[in-house]
Amino acid sequence: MFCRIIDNFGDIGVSWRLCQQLATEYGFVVTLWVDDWRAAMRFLDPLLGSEPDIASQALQLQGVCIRHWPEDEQSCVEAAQAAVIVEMFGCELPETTLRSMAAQQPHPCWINLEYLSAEDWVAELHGLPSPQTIQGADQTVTLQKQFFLPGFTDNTGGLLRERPLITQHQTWQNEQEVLRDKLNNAYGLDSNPSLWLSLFCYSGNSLANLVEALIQDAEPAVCIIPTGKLANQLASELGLSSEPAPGKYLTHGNIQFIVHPFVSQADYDRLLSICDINIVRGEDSFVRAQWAGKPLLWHIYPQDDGVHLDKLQAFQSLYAGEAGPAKSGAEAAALACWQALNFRWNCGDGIENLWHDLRPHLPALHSHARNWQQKLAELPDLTSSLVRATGFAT
Ligand code: TRH
Repeated sequence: MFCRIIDNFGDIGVSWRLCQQLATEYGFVVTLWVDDWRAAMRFLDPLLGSEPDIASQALQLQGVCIRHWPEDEQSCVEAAQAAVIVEMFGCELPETTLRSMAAQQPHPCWINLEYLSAEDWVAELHGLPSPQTIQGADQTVTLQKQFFLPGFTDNTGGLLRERPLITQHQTWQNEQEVLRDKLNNAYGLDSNPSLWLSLFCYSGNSLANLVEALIQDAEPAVCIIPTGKLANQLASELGLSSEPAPGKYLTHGNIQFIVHPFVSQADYDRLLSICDINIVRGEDSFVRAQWAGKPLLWHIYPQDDGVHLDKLQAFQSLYAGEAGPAKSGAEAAALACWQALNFRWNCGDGIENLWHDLRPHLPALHSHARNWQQKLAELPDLTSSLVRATGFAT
């Protein structure tokens, strides 16, 4: 599997989950090639247990071999000997790897796994072949690359869902009070808040609007935010001169902000599970919040040409079941409020009133989120669909 870490941790986050599932649930021998070794080590840091050896350029972790994808690209030649090559998010394979793939007999199965979208065209593109002409040493070879598109319906590639995930969430939620008490004690919170929320969005106007809305809220809440860029902006919104260290909390009005260290993906899943509402972003945290079966707000990755707003609308209308049967009054009202808030917030508009309106709808949104989780869980998961697409299903 080849992954370029373009920005943040979404690309490596999805790649790492998929590699782990292929190794642990299917017993495949998996090598993950990553271009930005330092960023990969920062992402994997919570799993390493010791300082990463940056010079090593290779690492065996939880059944997966992780290797640096070097600039010169010569050493990726051996990757072509794999039976299956997965190109994550159209990251374009090195020429040397392509030529070696063309020289293999039989040619490896070649998959381009794309970004997630709820738009209609996804089902049309998913599974289509894309013939690629490779100039070998003495002949031209055509390799078939196959499009694999994740999605929310059974005519797409589905979503990553490990076998024990839904049961794991049930267990966490059965223990929710105990897990919250542990956090409460670890951070020495003032009170037991009535609302727990996790906040992992992009910095900028939307965060400023949300912080404003949270501060004005009349009911006590705790908001868990990761250390780094976000916590820095939070500190400046609150008029503090420096970022609070991980493990600290800040009280402002009725809200207590906890600055959390960057945790492993499994620990992050547990956090999503025990919060009343999760504010997530990009691709992977967005999907994981849906598996938690709790209400969410989605901060979509912004694109310069604004196309992300079409993608946002497509998800919102699918999630709200606009094309399905009519909803009960309470659910319909909750979803209408959620759609308005989620969209306006992504546009960077003021949302104080909408946030305030949303709070009484949280029970209805919670039951909607549980139904959505169950509906998604009935679909084939991404990894099993991918394995089937490669022809290596047992
Ligand atoms: O980090 P993101 O914004 O990622 C992406 C990338 O920017 C990518 O280039 C872009 O194309 C894509 O969004 C749409 O958000 P995402 O996808 O949620 O990835 C964050 C990962 O970090 C995810 O795997 C969850 C993980 N995570 C932890 O493991 N521990 C933590 O404490 C937190 C807060 C997150």
